[in-house]
Amino acid sequence: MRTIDLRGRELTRADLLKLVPRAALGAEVAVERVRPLVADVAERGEAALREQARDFDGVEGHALRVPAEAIAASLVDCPPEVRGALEELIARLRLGSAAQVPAERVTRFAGGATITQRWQPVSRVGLYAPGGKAAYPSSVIMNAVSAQVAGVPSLALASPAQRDNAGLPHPAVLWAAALCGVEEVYAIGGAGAIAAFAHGVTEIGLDPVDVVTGPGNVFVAAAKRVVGGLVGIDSEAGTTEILVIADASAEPGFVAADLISQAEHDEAAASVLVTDSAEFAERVLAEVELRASRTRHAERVATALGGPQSAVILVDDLATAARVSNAYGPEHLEIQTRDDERVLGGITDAGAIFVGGYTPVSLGDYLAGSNHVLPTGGTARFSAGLGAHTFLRPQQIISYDRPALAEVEAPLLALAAAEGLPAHGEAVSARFDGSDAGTGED
Ligand code: HSO
Ligand code: ZN
Repeated sequence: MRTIDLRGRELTRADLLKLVPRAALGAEVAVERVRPLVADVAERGEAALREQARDFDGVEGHALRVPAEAIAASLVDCPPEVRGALEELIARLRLGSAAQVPAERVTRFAGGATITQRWQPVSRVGLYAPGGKAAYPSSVIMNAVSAQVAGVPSLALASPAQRDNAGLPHPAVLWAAALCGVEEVYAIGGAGAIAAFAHGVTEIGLDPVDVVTGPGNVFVAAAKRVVGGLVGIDSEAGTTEILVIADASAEPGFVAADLISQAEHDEAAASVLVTDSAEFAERVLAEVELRASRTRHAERVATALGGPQSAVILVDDLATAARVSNAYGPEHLEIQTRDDERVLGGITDAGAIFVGGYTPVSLGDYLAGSNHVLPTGGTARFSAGLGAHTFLRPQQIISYDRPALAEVEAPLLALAAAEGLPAHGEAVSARFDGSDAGTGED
């Protein structure tokens, strides 16, 4: 890992972003490639999906709708300790996600006027789950449980048909579906799956959805861009990032292990340490060296940590560390210092914040009860991670009675006149024609 010494230097956010560059998402180059695939599914439905499965997944003649028995039967091959862990994850996530459903609030104005803000779930959601090496049951659960906690009544899941699983999706995806109680599962992959969700496929009984979420490769991301607007989509998942703010009171081995844990995901993953202690930085680097060579994905980790996107940044103090972190807007932020609360007070921009030496990011990846689908690439500066709120819309319900409407008749007429829209005013006056507006009597 390279070291960037910012001590004694004042840098702008633009300067900081140049210091630790991020990998580009790359979905825009795939948009033109997937557009005809999406259009073909919209037009020809099942026939197009079968052709795409043959061409891209090498699978033919399989059931596009996964039979309910196959979902349940998949659990036979789930090791008991994994099943127990997935159940624990589901239980904790359900509890943690409940806080993401805001309570209904009523605002009252004079007379009998109320504005009620309620949070209404969308009616139907399509969840995508990649196959192959990236078939993470934990990610399927993060998506499915969020939608369920939001109260979404209809949930469909799609994941590519696997040649080595008899044309069914990856077993780990089916375990997650079975344990979450998702019964509508399709063996459809890539851009075709996103198109199927957005447009529906009558031949296989797949109704169009309102929102599509879930991770995927650049083609999946590009397909979401194509259908975005027709349906709601979640934000594009970039490569994983971790930024650790630590001082000399932290445990170097803990910090090193955490930097390595996220580097394990991808050669382009970013691991950044920001510290006010050069000596501590040396100790972390020594630990990284030791542990990185021993880990299973040593090569991938070495590439990620050795890349320009990873660094140790030396700063004068922890207040500056917080400012550096805010400028970067990491997906995951860890704080391990003498005064974590104080540092936390200076943080404004991060996808999720892990406080203290015993709260590693990998806890949040699996079992903290928080969601691991988080904004990457600096988008934490303006957006949030996935949660129950992703599937909810605030709706205002407006209810005025006669006296309450009478209260605002005069100013409303003034506004309607000022905007040259007298019929707007007349719609109010019509309710009081020939009567005394102020009495409230009918
Ligand atoms: N750290 C990843 C999520 C994940 N980790 C899934 C393990 N499985 C992105 O936040
Ligand atoms: Zn992870």
